[in-house]
Amino acid sequence: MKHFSKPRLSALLGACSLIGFTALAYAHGAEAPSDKQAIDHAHAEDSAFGKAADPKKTKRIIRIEMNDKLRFIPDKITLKRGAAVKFVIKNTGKMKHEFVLGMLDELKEHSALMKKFPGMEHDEPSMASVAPGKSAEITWQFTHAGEFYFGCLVPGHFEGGMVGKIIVK
Ligand SMILES: [Cu+2]
Repeated sequence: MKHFSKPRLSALLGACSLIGFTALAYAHGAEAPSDKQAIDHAHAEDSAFGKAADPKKTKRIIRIEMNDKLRFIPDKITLKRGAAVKFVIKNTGKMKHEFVLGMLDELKEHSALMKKFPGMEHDEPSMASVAPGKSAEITWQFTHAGEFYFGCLVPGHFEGGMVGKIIVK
């Protein structure tokens, strides 16, 4: 039995602040590296809540709306263990929203961190930051049974109830 939560959390926060610093470092004229690095799906790292899946091999689509009432629609999804899904996430609001997959305690910690560093950007296969009127896709395989969550980490939104649940049986 592996224990993911602690190392995963620090890895997550590490990735976050690192991205923050990278953004800062590139703020003065230098060209930033390409936005999304290619993900090696065959070797995607398994986490407590699953792993990135190949968008080309994933047929099942789940559409999720994010709105300015700080809600995800739908906010409850039930899947079978092993299911790979492509989330097509549309921001129908006028403000930026985020879709961040993870464990509830991680999302809570992360959300608290976002209040301290509101400018932080996220660029991980399990996260998408979506501008008003835009859409993003996340392709994910749920390799473990359990209760997982997706939340918006724009400061105040998670606390405002912008969180959804995924039950994997
Ligand atoms: Cu939001």
